[in-house]
Amino acid sequence: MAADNSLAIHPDQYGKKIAAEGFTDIGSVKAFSREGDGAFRFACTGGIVSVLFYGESVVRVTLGAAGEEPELGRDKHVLVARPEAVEVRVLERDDAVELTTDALRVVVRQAPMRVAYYDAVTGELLVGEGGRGMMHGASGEVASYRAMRAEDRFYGFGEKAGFLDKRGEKLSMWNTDVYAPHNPETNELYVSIPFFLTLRGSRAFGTFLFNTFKTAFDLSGVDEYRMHAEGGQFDTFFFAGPTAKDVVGQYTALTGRAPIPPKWALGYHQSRYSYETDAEVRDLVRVFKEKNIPLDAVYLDIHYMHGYRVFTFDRDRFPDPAGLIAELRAQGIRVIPIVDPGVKADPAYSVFREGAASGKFCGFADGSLFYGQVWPEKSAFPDFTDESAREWWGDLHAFYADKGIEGIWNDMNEPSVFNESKTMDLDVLHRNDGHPATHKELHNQYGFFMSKATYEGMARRLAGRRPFVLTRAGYSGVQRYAAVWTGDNRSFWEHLEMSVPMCLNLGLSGVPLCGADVGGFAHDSNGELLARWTQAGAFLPYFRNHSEMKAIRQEPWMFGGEAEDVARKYIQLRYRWLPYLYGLFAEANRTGVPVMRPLFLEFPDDGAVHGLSDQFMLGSRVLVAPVVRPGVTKRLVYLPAGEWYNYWTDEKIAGGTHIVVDAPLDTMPIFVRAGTVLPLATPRMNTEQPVEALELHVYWSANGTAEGTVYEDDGISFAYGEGASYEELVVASRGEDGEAILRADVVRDGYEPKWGERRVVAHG
Ligand code: MIG
Repeated sequence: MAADNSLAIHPDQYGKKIAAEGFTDIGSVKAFSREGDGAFRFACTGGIVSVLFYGESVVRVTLGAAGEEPELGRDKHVLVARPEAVEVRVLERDDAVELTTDALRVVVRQAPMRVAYYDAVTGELLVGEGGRGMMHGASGEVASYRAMRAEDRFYGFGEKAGFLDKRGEKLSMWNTDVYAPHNPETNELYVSIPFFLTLRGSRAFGTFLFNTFKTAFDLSGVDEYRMHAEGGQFDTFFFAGPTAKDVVGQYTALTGRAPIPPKWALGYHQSRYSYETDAEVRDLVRVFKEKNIPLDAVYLDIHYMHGYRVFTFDRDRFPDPAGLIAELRAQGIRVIPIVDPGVKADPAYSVFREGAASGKFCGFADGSLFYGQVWPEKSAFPDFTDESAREWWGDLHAFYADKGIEGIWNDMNEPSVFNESKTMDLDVLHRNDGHPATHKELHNQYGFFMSKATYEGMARRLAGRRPFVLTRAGYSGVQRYAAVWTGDNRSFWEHLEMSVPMCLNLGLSGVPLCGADVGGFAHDSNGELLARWTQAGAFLPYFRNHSEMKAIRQEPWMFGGEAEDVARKYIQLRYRWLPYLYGLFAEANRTGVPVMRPLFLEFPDDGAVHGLSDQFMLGSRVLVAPVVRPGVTKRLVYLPAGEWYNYWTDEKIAGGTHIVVDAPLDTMPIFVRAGTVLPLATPRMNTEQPVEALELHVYWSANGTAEGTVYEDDGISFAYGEGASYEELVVASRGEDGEAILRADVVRDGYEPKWGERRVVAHG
């Protein structure tokens, strides 16, 4: 057992050299050729490397070690883009081969074989391998080292604890159920996205280690970093940028972009482990109404089931689920049940019987099933890596969809198992669509495949309505199917603080719809913390309050007084801001650029923002600075160059500087960039209610202009994908008498917005 006292430091071992790694270097290039499929092939003494361009700015470099050919054929359901025919100029020098597109130059040095990436326009070296390059180990690991410069910063890496910039950290990717702790050094959480973005000044480029085994990134060195995978091929994509937005766009073009969520998924959601009976749920909804607090969804955690059997309702606790759901739905509120992967190994239970009889569960090479202990005790686990199991599981969701359910919450899908290893045995052999592979290889994809099965099954049943899936575990590409919440945080101020950089990095990693349990899941919340957390949560992409059984209740009114007023105010504000927020999801769907953005995405030239973890941009026009410490009534905010309006006071402030701003408990500092037309809605109690009026808030620039985008669609169907959406660019100018003159340039008119009327509100 690892010592958890001072002995852990092992003074006797300190300073000892780490044993030689036992890796074989890629060696030297022996032959170079261009293949029929457009790939360039480098046969080296230590392996075969393929270089394949996916476009001018995206290249894939794949090492097949120990005699294997590079494996380029399988997309693993992660890649949605194919290589594009792009003109590559080939220059064979004595010591290297240069492959150049209009944007990117890959230089492959021959002896030893080392790969370097250059900006083809400026000639600048972006990143290269140095003394050490790609290598493979005797037991199947693969790794590579790359040089890094003093000024390089690193972002992305999916769901990671800690602050925004990951330089100096050692990160590892292995989907893990971590009830506690979520500390800066807890680097294995529920989601694995081995993608990152390097920022050097305002120049950005990206890397995706397309490997589903456990992967690791060591950024703790001084001038080189290491990427490592426990098996498989060393398969990487390089994204040339040049801006950070370009990199995210290139990565999401490759792994897919999130669909626009149903609008109700962006409302306020209330959860608890658990609302245990239908009476409790009704009561909850009643209090929301009485208290005039908007609400779009209520979650049913594991107690709704009969003995934790998925696809059942407990008959005593929920005698008439369809009736309850219809009743709530008539009030504009939806119900989202939890669905875990573990299926109770009970031969009298039809889901287990069917699955077992038709080979849908995970098992071993000898044909026996894998069983693990989870809430239903001994359980079998669907083999989501296989199409037939995904279809079967997806179809089972008719059980929910036919009762009026449109959203599913997938938990425990790392998968989490109550045993020593916390998960499935690594030698489980997944069917994997005809390419059998071990759990060791596919572990990180299990939650991804479960989300895919759930989303697609619900979509089949919902007849054109958008499903909403919330998942705890995932892998690159999960954004196409699900929202991600950051799992079991605690009612700690530190976790409120951390939720911002965590979600920023998830957004950069392709997942725009993410959030943390508002109020904190475990531990006891309190009025001040809940008030501050609800403020921040209202401006995070996904907004759900959730807490566990042992914790004090934390519905918005639980602490009464000012805390309740603040929670109400910000939940109401969320609904006011939905037109702007929804437009950002439409933008994310088109471009991959996240809804919630680190400041460097918008102000790349301003070095002062590159490390900022405690304030963020909502889209390109709004800056949010949550308060994340108790007893604080003022906060320091950095405003980038330009003019800003304090959203609360309309005070105009010159940026390019730090300011101290008032932030009493009912005020979370929000700033709007001068020159903005911000679309807000009149208040409502849920997204089903009509919007009385669309308000166009004009925040003048110094020269008396402003603009903004208004986006709308039906909020519920997929018709937006076939052109049924509305978008306009609103351009405001100030007339001679100071009046506002607004012009709307309609960009898309495939949908007619249902706003009652429009109002213009001029600020300043
Ligand atoms: O305790 O379903 O992260 O949100 O409430 C482990 C019960 C199982 C973990 C989830 C949490 C959920 C809880 N689940």
